[in-house]
Amino acid sequence: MRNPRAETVEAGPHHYDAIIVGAGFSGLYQLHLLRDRLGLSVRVLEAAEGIGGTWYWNRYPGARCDSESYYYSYSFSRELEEEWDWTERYPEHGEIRRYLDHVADRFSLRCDIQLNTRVAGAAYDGAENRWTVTTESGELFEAQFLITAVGCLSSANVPAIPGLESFSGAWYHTGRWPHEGVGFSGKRVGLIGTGSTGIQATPVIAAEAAHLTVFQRTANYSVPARNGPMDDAFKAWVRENSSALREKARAAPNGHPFDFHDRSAFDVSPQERQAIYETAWERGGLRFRAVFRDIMLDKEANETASEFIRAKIRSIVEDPETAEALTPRDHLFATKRPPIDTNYFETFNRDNVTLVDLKKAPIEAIVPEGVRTTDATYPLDVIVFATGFDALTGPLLNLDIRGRDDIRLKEVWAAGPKSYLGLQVPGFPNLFTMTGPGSPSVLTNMPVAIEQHAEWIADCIAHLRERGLDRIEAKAEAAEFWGEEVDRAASATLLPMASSSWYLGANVPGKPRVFMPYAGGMAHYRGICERVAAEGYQGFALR
Ligand code: N01
Repeated sequence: MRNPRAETVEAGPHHYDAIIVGAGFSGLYQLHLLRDRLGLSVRVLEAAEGIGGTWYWNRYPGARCDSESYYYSYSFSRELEEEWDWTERYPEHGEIRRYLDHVADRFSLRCDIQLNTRVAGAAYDGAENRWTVTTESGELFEAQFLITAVGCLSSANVPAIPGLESFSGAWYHTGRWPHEGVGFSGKRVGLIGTGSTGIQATPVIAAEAAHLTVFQRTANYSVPARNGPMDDAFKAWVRENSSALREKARAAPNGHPFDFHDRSAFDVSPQERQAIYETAWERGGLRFRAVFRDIMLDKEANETASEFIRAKIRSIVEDPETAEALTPRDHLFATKRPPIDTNYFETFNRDNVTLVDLKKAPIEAIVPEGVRTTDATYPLDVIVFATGFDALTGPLLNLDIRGRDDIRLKEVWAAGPKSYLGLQVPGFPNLFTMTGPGSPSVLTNMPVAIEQHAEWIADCIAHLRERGLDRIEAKAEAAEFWGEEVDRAASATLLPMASSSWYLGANVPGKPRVFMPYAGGMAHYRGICERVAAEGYQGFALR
């Protein structure tokens, strides 16, 4: 049954086969599969006024995708691929929203998406084998299956700095950017945070503001993006090679259609290595780390890449003291999510930009006139928080999910997330967590991870229906085993070494320090999921 009047709050409960929470990349494709392939009645509940998920909210200056446009897109429809033209190497946020709007229209998805509907709670009734979903406006929905498609980076992290409420200017978090934009002209702007977001926003804000002060807690590596228009020859090449590129992305460890070279950083001479890094730097983008197979596996190999980037920073930034402050020394390249940029380090050569090294003088408070560190007060008109997200677990825990016997996900995950394959949590039957903690998600090109999850979930529900089964639940021992696998996979890489990484939950005070995404590679993970399904959903209880 479909709710014919989404804008009207009805008493309910409204009954569906499946409820999907979120209308971004994940929710749209999951809706398409469940409704159009399986014939299920489905309702998508979306808190925002529009579709797009991450790309609905992240409209900050400079926001664009770090994956390249021709593969940061769905692969499930050849026609969709052929009719859509990307304009730039890295799509800007507005272009991705237009793409997702087009997808929603093309596959007639909108009629089953209810916007402006924030989920306040979801509870499983074991006797009825049903999920009841409650919205903030008091609507009730019931469904056999509940699928969270809430994204990994959708719960904004605004740090609890004392005095924020006293600030006399305006402040914004990049992940909740006003649709009408923010004017910086003539303003003194302070930007806190130098992750991928801060690094994208810095040059754009600096170009407009009277003055920009960047507050940096951890210096970061960044490689030039080398963005530019997609020319006709490249578009034609992508079209001609589309199937091969998609196949390559599916087979790759990180869902990107480029090769990880098989050579070690030490298989070549120092001169050759330097030349390889130079070429990769000129080419730009996330594939920089793919030039040697051991950059993410071996400290010494990584150090060659890290040192190359440090030398670049020194060569770009004219003031030696600023260059030194911008040079990362407390973690290795790409052990935190590596940003790519357009003129980030160059921006610190501008007269209207100041870097404040919070390692030397931490922020003490926000005061009416600006930001106060332990050694100065910086007068500001606007503060931009580029301080990231309560990643992976935050968006799920915000839903207040209660499973069998009223157990709360918050309690089950008090010491860190545990799931089987990142897809299901014991005690929560018929709940699927798309790109949840324990899946490759943020370590990959997201659309590849999303399509794999959506298809696996659809196949699983089809399997249940074909056999007259109506319940699937991860077994506790399977989740235990998978937790060990997630740890083991991370420990085989250098990723857990970056102690301030959001992969570990380290950016949110009080959050358990657990390496959350599965680092064993997307293709390997896909193989595991396929095997589990082929063997009758091993590790799950079906009935
Ligand atoms: O967030 P982050 P982000 N005082 O957590 C600092 C994806 N993404 O929004 O490192 C002062 O990486 C914090 O310092 P530290 C991508 O996966 C994708 O930039 O914790 N500073 C850090 O510098 C990315 O990784 C794209 O010491 C504080 C920064 O804020 C993820 O989103 C573009 C602070 C936060 O960095 C998150 O990126 C952008 C405090 N109290 C993002 N608290 C595309 O592909 C935090 N910080 C387009």
